[in-house]
Amino acid sequence: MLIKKPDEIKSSEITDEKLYLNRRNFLRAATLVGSVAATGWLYRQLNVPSREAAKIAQTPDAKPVPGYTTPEGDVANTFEDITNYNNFYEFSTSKNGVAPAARKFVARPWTISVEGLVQKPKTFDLDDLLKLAPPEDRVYRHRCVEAWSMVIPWLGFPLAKLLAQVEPMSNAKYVKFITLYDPKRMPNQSDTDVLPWPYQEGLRLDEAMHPLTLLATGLYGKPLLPQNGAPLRLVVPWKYGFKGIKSIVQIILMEQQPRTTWSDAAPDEYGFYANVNPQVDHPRWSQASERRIGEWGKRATLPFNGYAEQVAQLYAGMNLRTYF
Ligand SMILES: Nc1nc2c(c(=O)[nH]1)N[C@H]1C(S)=C(S)[C@@H](COP(=O)(O)O)O[C@H]1N2
Ligand SMILES: [Mo]
Repeated sequence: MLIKKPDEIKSSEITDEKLYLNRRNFLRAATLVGSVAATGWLYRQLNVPSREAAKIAQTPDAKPVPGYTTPEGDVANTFEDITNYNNFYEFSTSKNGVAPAARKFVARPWTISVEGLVQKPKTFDLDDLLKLAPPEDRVYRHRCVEAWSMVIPWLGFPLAKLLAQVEPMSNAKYVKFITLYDPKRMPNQSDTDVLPWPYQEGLRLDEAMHPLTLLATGLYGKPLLPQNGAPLRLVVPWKYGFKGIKSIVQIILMEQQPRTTWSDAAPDEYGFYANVNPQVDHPRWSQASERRIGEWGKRATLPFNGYAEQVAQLYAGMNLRTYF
């Protein structure tokens, strides 16, 4: 086992999400490197960017291009940006450190078990699941709680399709999601100072069933690379990015609201609902505006990240300042 120097932490690279932690703990954090060199060939194949799509999005006078724009005309970020500016603390706490640290992560074979309050609990092999629910293109805005954003052309299928397979029981009210726990393959999981592992997230069942809620298996028409949460990650476009848990292995239907990693780690800063809301500031910074990666200046943050028309009714009668 090799102990590498801790990630160099440039002040420009410090993510606000991790500032809640004692900086010293980060400096102590060592990266354990597993060896999976034999399977590198697969990932060299997958690493070929979608040059054509990236080119379209980079055109200087970038006009909205059908297929790679949101319905409102936002142009997708480049493949380069989406696959090199990442949050995935299992691999690295530096945005541009994730891709190199995750390069050799092998996401096959892969199973996802769906259990808890369901009539038909089942463990799905990923490739069988893809046959059940063929992925479709969905271009969504992505808004990180750290006040940056992107537009990402996902490939995925509605989570509702998977839940229909297992038949939730009538007392199921919430859905919990769990990332793979395997410190040999996800080096920062050896260091419990980074976060309590495995990463866990949750949704209310009606949020999980909403047609906008995706399980993503790719982007720009290609299978997900490890840094984006291969082979399967959650995408909930009206919520802050940390709800979009990566590399999911287990889904549990529950009656009680599940505990989640970030709301456990810093309950005053990261809530369970985490709906994008420009009117509720983070305790340490404003959420009124955001920096779109690849753009100068800032743009206004939209309620529910621009998806209010589709989702606001899910929260009728709730005080969204309290349920942040
Ligand atoms: N397992 C896991 N999932 C995770 C994270 C993480 O550290 N671990 N980071 C979250 C955060 S904060 C964001 S903004 C998005 C980033 O997704 P992207 O790198 O594909 O853009 O993943 C989310 N899912
Ligand atoms: Mo995030």
